[in-house]
Amino acid sequence: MMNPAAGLEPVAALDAAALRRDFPILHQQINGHPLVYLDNGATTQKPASVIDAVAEFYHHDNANVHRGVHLLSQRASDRFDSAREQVRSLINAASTAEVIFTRGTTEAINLVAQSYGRSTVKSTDEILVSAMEHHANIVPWQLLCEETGATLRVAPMNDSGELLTDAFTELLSEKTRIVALTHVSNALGTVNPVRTFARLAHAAGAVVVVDGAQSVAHGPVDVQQLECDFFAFSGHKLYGPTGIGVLYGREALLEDMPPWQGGGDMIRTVSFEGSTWNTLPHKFEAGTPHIAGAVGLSAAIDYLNGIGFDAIAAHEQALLGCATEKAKSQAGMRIIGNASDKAAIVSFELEGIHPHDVGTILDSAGVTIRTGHHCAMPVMQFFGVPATARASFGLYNTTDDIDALFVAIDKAQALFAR
Ligand code: C6P
Repeated sequence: MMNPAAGLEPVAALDAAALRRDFPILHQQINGHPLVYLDNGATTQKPASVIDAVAEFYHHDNANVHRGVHLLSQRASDRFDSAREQVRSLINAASTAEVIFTRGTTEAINLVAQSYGRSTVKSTDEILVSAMEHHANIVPWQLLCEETGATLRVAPMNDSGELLTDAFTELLSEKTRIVALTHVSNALGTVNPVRTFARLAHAAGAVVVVDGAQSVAHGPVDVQQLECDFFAFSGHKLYGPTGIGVLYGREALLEDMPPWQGGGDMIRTVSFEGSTWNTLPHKFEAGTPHIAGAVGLSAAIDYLNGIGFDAIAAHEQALLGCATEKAKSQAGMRIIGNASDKAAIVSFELEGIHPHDVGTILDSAGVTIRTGHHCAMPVMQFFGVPATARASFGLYNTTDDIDALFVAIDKAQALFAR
């Protein structure tokens, strides 16, 4: 999925150096050095078109949605509705009824756990997650297990950071109610063959929840082709605003699920004797949504469509190849996560240097990476490390950024060699 360049269709090259001009934040000095932003896994920077769309919305169209007959409210509602259609098209959902706006990936997964999970999972059931999940795809299921008495199972991975298909299959049974799996690991970069696992899970009668936080900005995503039941992602990792995200769910499942939060917009009628629910997707969107966030997300999708997701994926794969080659020939550097299918995320450790020191020294050279457990503590436990340093790439990164990364790594190693 992440390497369309390997396919038959030629992919138009992406001019990252030119695209950088679209991102105002990139043109600044950090600690006296030009900013080299390699923390795209945490959040991506925003092109001016996204920033402008949000500002322009507040300048001209701001009103609450689906509530007023006045023109401003109609304009705001139109923009909100067209953002939903934009998301539908991005992930190829069958209908906008299947696109629910949330605060982000975390809230989207919690919605599934609390609505689908609480209404279907029994004490004898099992929920299967993988060993490489982000806490957002572990803890909501643990909370559900605590509430229902169900059991959490964990599908193991190998030392390269790849899930083991046989072990996964063995863990599936008629007890498995939900399989929750990341599309791309934020800590390792592994791209999981979601469709293969979804087919296995469906054969066992489970529904499949995919955490798409780290995949959706880095290549084409088609939820129908993935054959998943739910797919969650965050706008801020897709070059859009924070505070807006998406839960895709198959309409038949969403129809049967009870509301998660109650309030305005999610109801059809309310009386003190009882209430009835609005149609999809509104049933799951209680209260005033993040309208400006949806507008910004829509602008981000426009921007990315203008570049092309195949081109983005090919560019990032080239960066990954380059960074991996350099890392392999860098003495004292170990990559953590060597799956055969990887997104452009390089987690590493430098012998004898704590990852936090690596992060601090790199920052002093203007190179911004993430260090820590990446909200994936079980992954750190598996690899026997307290933390890793992680460089994660985006569409505006260049081989110059990789050179700067390795100059800074040399500097860190030289400092600690003294
Ligand atoms: N990972 C990282 O630096 P939210 O916070 O809801 O936008 O996304 C949560 C989340 C869920 N799943 C995966 C695979 C993720 O990578 C993330 C966020 C960031 O890796 C922050 S911990």
